[in-house]
Parts: sequence; C-alpha cells; structure tokens
Amino acid sequence: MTVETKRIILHLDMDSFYASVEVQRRPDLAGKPVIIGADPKGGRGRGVVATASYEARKYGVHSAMPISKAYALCPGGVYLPPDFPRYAQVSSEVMAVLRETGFPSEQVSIDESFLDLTATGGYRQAETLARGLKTKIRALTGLTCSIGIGPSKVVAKIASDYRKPDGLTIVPDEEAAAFLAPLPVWKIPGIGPKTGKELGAAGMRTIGDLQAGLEVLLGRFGRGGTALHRLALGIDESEVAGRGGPRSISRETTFGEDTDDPEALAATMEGLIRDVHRNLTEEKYRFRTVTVKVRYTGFMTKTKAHSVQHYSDDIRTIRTLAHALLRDLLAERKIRLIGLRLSDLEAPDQGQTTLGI
Ligand code: TTP
Ligand code: CA
Repeated sequence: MTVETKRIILHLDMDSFYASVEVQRRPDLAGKPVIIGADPKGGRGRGVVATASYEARKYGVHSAMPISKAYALCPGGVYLPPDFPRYAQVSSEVMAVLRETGFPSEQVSIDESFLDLTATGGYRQAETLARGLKTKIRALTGLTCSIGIGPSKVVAKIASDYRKPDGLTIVPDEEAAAFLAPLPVWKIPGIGPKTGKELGAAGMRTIGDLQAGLEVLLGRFGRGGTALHRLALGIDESEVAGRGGPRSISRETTFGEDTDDPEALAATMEGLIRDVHRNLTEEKYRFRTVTVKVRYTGFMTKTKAHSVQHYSDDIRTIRTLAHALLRDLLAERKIRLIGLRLSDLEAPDQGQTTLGI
C-alpha cells in the first residue's frame, strides 16, 4: 500500500513586474501610472501594453491591451519601452533566491516560480519560509511579490493571485475547495475566454458551480470533464519539475506599418535573432527548437518551427532557421508582426539533481 504524502506547494509571482523594475530604478515614478510597452505615439501607436503599474490599472489599462487604447484611457501616464535585458537580470536574481532554499523549484515564466515545500513539514514552517523569501527579495531587488501556498500547484497559483500586490495567502488542504468555490471559473489556469463562455452558457460561473457539476462537465468535455472537476476541487497531482529556468526565450516586433518588403522583414528578423541569442548566452542555455511567428494584416497568425538534433547555442543555426522559416511563411498578404522563439531549452546545470533540503 502506498501512503500518499500531502504536499505543500508555494507559488511566487512578482507584482507588476516590468513596471516595478522601472519604478525601482527611477524613484520619481513611484505612485505614478507607468505603462510598459509599445510607443503610444500620441494615441496613434501600434502594438500592445506589456504591463502597467497598479496606479495605471485604476484607469483600466492592462497587459495585451492595444497601446492606443491605453493612451485613450490614461493620456497622462508615463510610457516606457521594455528593457528586456534588465528584466532578465532581475528575474535571475529572484530565481536564485528561490533556488538557494534548496527545495525543488520550477520557474514557469520570467516572474513566476513554484517551490515544493513538503519537506518543511508543515504550513507554519512554509509560512515562515515565505515571509523570509519576501524580505530577501525586497532587500535584494527593492521589489514586492505575492505568494500563495496550498496543497497543489493549482491552489498555490490561484492563491498567489488572491491578494496582490505584496500578498501572502495560505490555503491548507482542508480549506482548498471552500477557498476556490466563490471564485470565477477563469481563475483556473487553462480556462480561457472560450471555455469560460461555454461554461457560462451551461450556467457555470464560479468554481463552486464546477465542483457541483461533474455530470454536466462529463457531458460537455468527456474525460476532460473529470480533470476540470478535480482542478475545481484543488486536486492537481502535477509535480514541481525541479528545474529552474525559462521554457523558452522569445521576442516579437510589431511594424509601424504593415509590410511585405523582404528587406525590412529580414532586417527586423536579424534584430530578433541577436536579441534571443544574447538572452540565450547570458543565461548559458542551449536550444533545440526555433519557431517563427507571423501575424498578417487582419490578425491571422501562423507559426512554423524546426528542431535540430543536438542542443546548440550557435547564432548561425538560429539565423539560418529563422530566415528559412520566415520565407516559408511569406504569403500574398502584408505582415503586421513577426516573432522568434527558442524552445526545448537545456539549462547549464541540467542533469544535476536538486537536493531535497
Ligand atoms: P504577469 O505576472 O502576468 O503580470 P505583472 O507581473 O506585470 O503583474 P501582476 O502583479 O498582476 O502579476 O506578467 C509578468 C511580466 O510579463 C509583465 O510584467 C510583463 C510581461 N507580460 C507581457 O509582456 N505581456 C503580457 O501580455 C503579459 C500578461 C505579461
Ligand atoms: Ca507577475
């Protein structure tokens, strides 16, 4: 018979990350609405908002919103272009603090990571560790983060988002289902607008509705319904992978005006190649897969990828593949945006095992 150990999982997420990094190095921006993203060009700019400070969010500005809309909502805001190398640097400082705890950690984005704290022995010890992390990250970087602790990744992630900024939310196993019940269904990672709408049409708006609706979920989603029902109860067996580091490195550029000029496209791609390669070598990673994304006039988007047999950090490999993939994606239409991603990454310390404590 196997005895199931109850796990204690922590999820940490930096608060308004890019914007906070900018405010940190320019204290005169503190308390102001700060918006990071494309140049608004007095309201006629193209491209989107990467993130906004909490002050700017009060105006309704948020990530992925067209920059022109952000400008209409908040013309008095401070608009800054992203400084990716700086954010990558701060991110690695934060992630190093998490790794130094010695507990298994899994970085899931530039500013988010899970830790498996089961070995601390209890929620009280996990809470002490979480407070220590907040203090250390603040002392080192000047930034705040929000932390959730729970019995699974899904609960920890939803809990870290529950009280922001500078939050700490602890949800022990026996409270997980009741904690989740009143929250809207889209708080569950993976439920996008489409599934959210479909669930809403079936009368399911809160996670509690999902908890009580196994029959309906099975009818609508088949076996996927069981998985969704379990997530709604906070049950999620997925493990903290135990490896740090990003899953991919990517950059994209939106053109000021849609273009089909091969030279302009190639020149822009060259810039993206250098950026992702710089980031790759700074992190001492190697990649196996190169993906090019193209968004055509009218928003249709296509991607094409190619994987090489052996891990590489060679800029010439990236260059050859990126330009070839881009050529394959050229169509009769003009292009609004191109992007480049390196994935299947190998971390410098991959292969070494993480010590439990
Ligand atoms: P998030 O963690 O989603 O957002 P955030 O840290 O800015 O704010 P919050 O306090 O709500 O966590 O994303 C982390 C960074 O990733 C964010 O600072 C900017 C970048 N980002 C984009 O560039 N585009 C996007 O659409 C999103 C969501 C994030
Ligand atoms: Ca964040």
